[in-house]
Amino acid sequence: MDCLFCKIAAGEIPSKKLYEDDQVLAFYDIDPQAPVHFLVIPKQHIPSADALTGENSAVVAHVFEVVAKLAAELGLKNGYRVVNNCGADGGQTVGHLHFHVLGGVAMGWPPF
Ligand code: D5M
Repeated sequence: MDCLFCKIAAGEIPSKKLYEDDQVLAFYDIDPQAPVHFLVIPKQHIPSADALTGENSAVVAHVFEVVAKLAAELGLKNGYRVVNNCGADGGQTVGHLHFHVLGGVAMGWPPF
């Protein structure tokens, strides 16, 4: 399958890896939008949040456990933002489910 994040998960394309286990991989975003910006992806190919079902959604809970662990390790004591861009209107550019974790600065809301 020609999927950028599958290739990163398989180690075929290098990444600045933060964490890995049998289910997920976390690595720094190549185009950071905050002082700390990393991505957490399931290793299994799930195209987007829209493709989550009862069969494959358990990994999302694990993603959030890993987010909390890494945020603590990276010292994001004041909080952070977790973003999932879903589909074209959501701004998704890579067709493999991923969660952005942004921190190190106070962010506003709404985001646009
Ligand atoms: O976000 C896709 C994100 O993926 C975007 O912030 C850039 C990032 N990206 C793209 N290629 C790479 C590589 N090779 N390493 C690390 N990060 C990467 P989206 O929500 O789909 O717009």
